[in-house]
Amino acid sequence: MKNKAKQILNDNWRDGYTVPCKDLYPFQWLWDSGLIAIGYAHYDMSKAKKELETLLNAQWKNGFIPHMIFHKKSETYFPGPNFHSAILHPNSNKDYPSTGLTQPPILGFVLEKIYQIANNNEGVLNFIKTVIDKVYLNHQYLYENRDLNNEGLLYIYHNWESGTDNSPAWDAIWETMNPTEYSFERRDTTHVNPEQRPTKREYDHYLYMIDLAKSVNYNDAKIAEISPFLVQDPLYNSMLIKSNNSLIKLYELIGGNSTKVEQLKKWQEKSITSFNNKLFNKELGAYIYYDLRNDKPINVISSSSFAPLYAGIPAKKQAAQLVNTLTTKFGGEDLYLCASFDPTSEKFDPKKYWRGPVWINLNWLLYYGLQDYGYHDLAQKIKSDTIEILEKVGFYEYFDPRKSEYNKNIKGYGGSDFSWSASLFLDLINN
Ligand code: 2M8
Repeated sequence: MKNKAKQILNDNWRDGYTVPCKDLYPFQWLWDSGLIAIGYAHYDMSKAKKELETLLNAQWKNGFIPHMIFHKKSETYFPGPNFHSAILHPNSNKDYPSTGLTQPPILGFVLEKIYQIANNNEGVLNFIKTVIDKVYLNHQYLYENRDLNNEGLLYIYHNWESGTDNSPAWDAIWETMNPTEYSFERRDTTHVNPEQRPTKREYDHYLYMIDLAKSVNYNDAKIAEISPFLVQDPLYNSMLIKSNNSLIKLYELIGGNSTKVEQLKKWQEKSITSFNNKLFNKELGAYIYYDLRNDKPINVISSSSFAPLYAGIPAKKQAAQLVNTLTTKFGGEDLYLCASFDPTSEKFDPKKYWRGPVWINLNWLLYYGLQDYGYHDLAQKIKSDTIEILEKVGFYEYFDPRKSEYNKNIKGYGGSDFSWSASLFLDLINN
């Protein structure tokens, strides 16, 4: 297993960065790249560094980091650089064609993580010194441009920014829109069974929102005025808060960065307070989403609802409520932890992408989050479930949470030889 995981990462390596999966995802993705670097750090630190360096080279002048970087042309993916046309933004990076969307800001904690994996190695700290300001600049950009009400909670303007692309959390937002029918050739469904991917109509919405952003040259303030999708997402904001925390620790270690540390602490306090006030739903015993455009909470539970554990956001009592929700709703006898959407909901679909299947990156976050809060048994269960699924079917992109299905000789879902499934496995088994 360990060798296979390394082989996948090495096969998906493209001279400076790693594709999430051959053909299906032939470019560099932001949060994939960060999570992949963690896997490399366990056996090839130079690749871990290079992966992050390449990603950060694509940063824009204003601190924005794009969600996809189109290093090379590829006909196996849609939509590509022409459709996205991020070049419309005056600050875009002309050397690196990219999207004008971003993804969960995980780089702060990735830097801390690779330092820990290297046993606090000085060489790694020296590397961190060369890139940490770029990550700080990214957080500054986000707080200055994505915090509409100045409450420390950032919005995303597109479901692709959440990372959890077709979550049922967005369904009610799609109902407020009626985009034109786009005519285009899907590429994803030539690699993956369409049953496991978003529908054509869902893609119409995704494309329409990019066209809207293009119509204002990806100007954040204007997007905030016109986008029908403007959401405070619990996963996205948890990743930011976790990364703030890592940046504080790393800057303190490096020394001499007191202004930045103070600023980070201010952001941090505001973000955590608002997060708990606004996004915790006591009745559901879980963190939820907030729809800023329509000014109302989105009261659904997904695996993102538990991500705040990883960022130290809940008080002990809230953590206990979260654990209760996790075990009662997601932890049935016949279910592997952790389904990506509430298995007791009628919207739960165990085969379809982010509407139910288990994802290794979310399991990985939950494993560490539960450990931090002292729920060692449950953390252990998530870890052994994760390893068991991977052993049964291999390093796929996502997995059926229903244990009974595995008696029918099923495979994993989505892409195979998937990079973050391999890299986070390497991290879990080394822990
Ligand atoms: C998936 O998203 C891309 C668009 O960004 C797609 O479906 O084409 C998501 O799972 C996302 O979280 C992930 O980063 C990306 C690459 O693995 O694939």
